[in-house]
Formats: sequence, C-alpha cells, structure tokens
Amino acid sequence: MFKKILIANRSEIALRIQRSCQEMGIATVAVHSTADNEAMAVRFADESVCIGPAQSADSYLSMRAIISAAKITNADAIHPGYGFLAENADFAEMVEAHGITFIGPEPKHIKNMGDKIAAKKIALKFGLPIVPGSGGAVENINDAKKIAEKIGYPILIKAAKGGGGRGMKIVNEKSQIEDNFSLCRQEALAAFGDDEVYIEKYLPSPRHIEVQVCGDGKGNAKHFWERDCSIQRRHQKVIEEAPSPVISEKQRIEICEKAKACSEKIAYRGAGTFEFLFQDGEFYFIEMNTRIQVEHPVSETICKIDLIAEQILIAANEKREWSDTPKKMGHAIELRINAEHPETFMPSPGKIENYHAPGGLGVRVDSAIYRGYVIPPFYDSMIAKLIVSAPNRQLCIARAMRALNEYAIEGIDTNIELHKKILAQEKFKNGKYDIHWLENSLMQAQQG
Ligand code: MV4
Repeated sequence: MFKKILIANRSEIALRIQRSCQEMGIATVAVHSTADNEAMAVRFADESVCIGPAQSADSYLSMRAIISAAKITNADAIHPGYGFLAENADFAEMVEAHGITFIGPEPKHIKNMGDKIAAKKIALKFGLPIVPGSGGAVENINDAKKIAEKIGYPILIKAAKGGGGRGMKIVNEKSQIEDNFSLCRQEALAAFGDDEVYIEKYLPSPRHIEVQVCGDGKGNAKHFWERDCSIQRRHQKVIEEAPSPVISEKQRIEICEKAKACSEKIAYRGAGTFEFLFQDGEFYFIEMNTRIQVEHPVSETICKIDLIAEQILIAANEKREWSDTPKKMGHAIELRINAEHPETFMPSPGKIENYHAPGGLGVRVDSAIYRGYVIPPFYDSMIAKLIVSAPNRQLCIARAMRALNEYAIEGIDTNIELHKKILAQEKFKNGKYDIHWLENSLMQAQQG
C-alpha cells in the first residue's frame, strides 16, 4: 500500500481524496497555487507544496511542477481528481516514468477514450449500442453528404477530440451541411488542435445516463449502477441522481452488464464512466470518461462504497472482490452548488461572510469552503455538492428541499434558489425531463 499520495487538484475533490487517504492511513501532500494558500485541503494535508501562480496553466496544469513536488516529498502515487490533468495521457505516462504510480487508467485507455472516434469503435467492438453514424472520421464534404443522406437528417457533426459538448454542429437539412461541416472543422482545429470530425444521427430529446465501473486492469471489472445526469445547463451538469427514474430494472441490468463486460474485455483499470444517451427505450454509447467524476458520490451513496478508496486500492494492486455487483439501496440526488449570479449565471467569487451547511439524516456536503473563505476568481464556480439520500425518490426530493432550506451561504451569489425551483417543478417530480428541459422550459419560464 502507498505510504504517501500527492493530490494534484484543488477544492472539494482535493479534500474528498484527502479524506479517504486519512481513513486508509495514507499520508497526503497537497499542491496548490498562490491563490489557494488558505484552502482547506492545504490546511488539512500532512504536507503542502506551492506549485505556482493562480493561473491553472502555471500551477494545476504544470506537469513538471507537480512531478517535482511528488519527488521532493517522496510521494508514492499521484491522484489527479477530475479536470486539470486527470485525462492527460502524457501526464499519466510521465508520472509512471518517474517511478510514481498514477492513480487512474493506463495511458493507452486515456488516449483511446480521448479520441471519440476510437472510443466508439471500441464500444461497438465490445458490445455496446452506439448512435448510428459515420463510424469513422469524415474527410470531406462529399462523404459528409453521402453519410447524411444514408442516416437521414437531422445529423450532428462532432469533433473527434471534442467531448463535453464543445465543437458540435446540428444540421437539420441538406442545404446547411456544407457551411456547418467546414465551420465544425475550423472550430475543432481552433479548440482542440485537430480538425478531425465524425457524424451521428441527431437525437432530439434524449436523457444522459451513465454507468460507473471499476476494473483491475487484468480483465476483472464491476459496475456501480447508473446515474441520470439530464439536468444540465450549457453542458454543465446541475443535478444528478441514481437510480434513473425512467428506466426499467431490466434495461438497467442490461446496460450496466454491457458496460461491465466492455470494461473487462478492454482490461480497463481504475474508475471509469460509460456515457449514454437514452431515448425511446434505447441506449446509445457516446463517450467514456477515464476519471473519477464530480457526481461519483451519488453512486457511493446508493452502493454504500468509497470509490476513491477503490481507485487507490486498485492502483496499489490490492486484492479486491470482483465477483459480485454491489446492492443498490434507495435513492440519491446530488445538487451542484455554484457561486454564480442567479440571472446571468456569471461567476460570483468573493468572501463567504457567513456559512451554515445543512445536516441531518441522509445529508452529505462535499465542500472545502468555510466562513471567511475567499473564493478565488480563477477556477470553476462549483463550491459545494449537496448529496441527499432517502429510501425512495419522492422522499429524497423532499429531503433535498429541506436541506436547501437549511443551507446559508452569505456574501456571494449562489444557485441555491435555482435548485429549489427545479425541485418544485412537476416535470422534475415525475421525472419527465430530457437534457434540454432545464434550459428550454424552466429557464424560459424564469425569464418570461
Ligand atoms: C448528442 C446529442 C444528440 N444526438 N449526440 C453533448 C455532450 C457530449 N458528450 C454529447 N452531447 C450530445 N450528443 C447525438 N447523436 C445531444 C448531446 C447533448 C447533450 C448530451 C448530454 C448532456 C447534455 C447535452 C446537451 C446538449 C446536447
């Protein structure tokens, strides 16, 4: 087992990883920028190293600063968290080249899944249902037209190195394909340094349902059921829940078993997530995330497990149980609390003048903020995750509302009121929403 882990991240996830390390008797090293001198993860770590200035590019994204910090503190392993360097195959390779364990998948899996065309090919080969489409890169406008005719409009042009929603173009009819095809390529080149694109049939009103898996890198894997992440705004998830309120037990078992089987066949190592779109009773694989995700506590809650501990144990080659699927219990909902203006959604950094977090039965708050803390303007605006659980969805929603009413954050703007509004909607209560509902129905209603 590792004696010391360096946590290459900040905020709530740095603290979350640190908590598991402490429970496992592993010493922790926090790395931080000059903007995070007062961060809770820095205070609670056994050791801390300042790795650079506020800008992420010069600190949390600086591979050599982080590896140097691991070397001088004699850390055995690095946990990347999510975002920053978590899905950077070069970083994973560099860490291992320095004799340090990267807590995550093999570089080849990070690289393959980072290429969305390669990811779909793997998914198809190993039995996952995929969205009908080009099946590979589309080189020119003539091929694009042929494929579009074959699968039928509307279609979606996606960047191969994209993901998370950036670099996509919907094309509703033939007359629009030429302009959108070249525009998509241009934007892909500017955003990802690669103009490779592919085409899919456009699904107009799907849900986003993802399956959590873990593998040992030797052909054993297990799944931790699914999460429904359909409540989103501008490709940022706002609420996640498990189990999904719209799939049958039969559909659930089938898709989770398929994700598990795919993980086994590729000998996937560590934690990962298979993302699917779900529409009209069918699942369609779109991407795989090769990291721990923001919403992992939802699965931890219904499965009563510690996914960060699982990542660490797998990376340390410790013996794990692979033969059975964890039992799922009750319902869990995660609400992402952002420091943002309620109408403009602009980030709202600044000093937390007063703070009172909710508590009680079935309430978990993953956050590194405290009264007097100054939220720096340089990073993501998510400042807390409120994770609520109850025996069923209806009770879980009631408990979430109760917890939101207890939550007091003063000095900055937050989206707490937006969460209350969402939870009060009939469409949310009966689970009848798709990925566009929050933006199209609720926010339109809010504005007018
Ligand atoms: C799609 C789609 C409809 N049809 N693919 C956006 C994020 C990226 N991971 C994939 N995305 C989508 N792919 C086809 N063939 C709609 C989306 C999409 C979306 C997906 C998940 C969650 C939120 C979304 C918001 C807008 C569009």
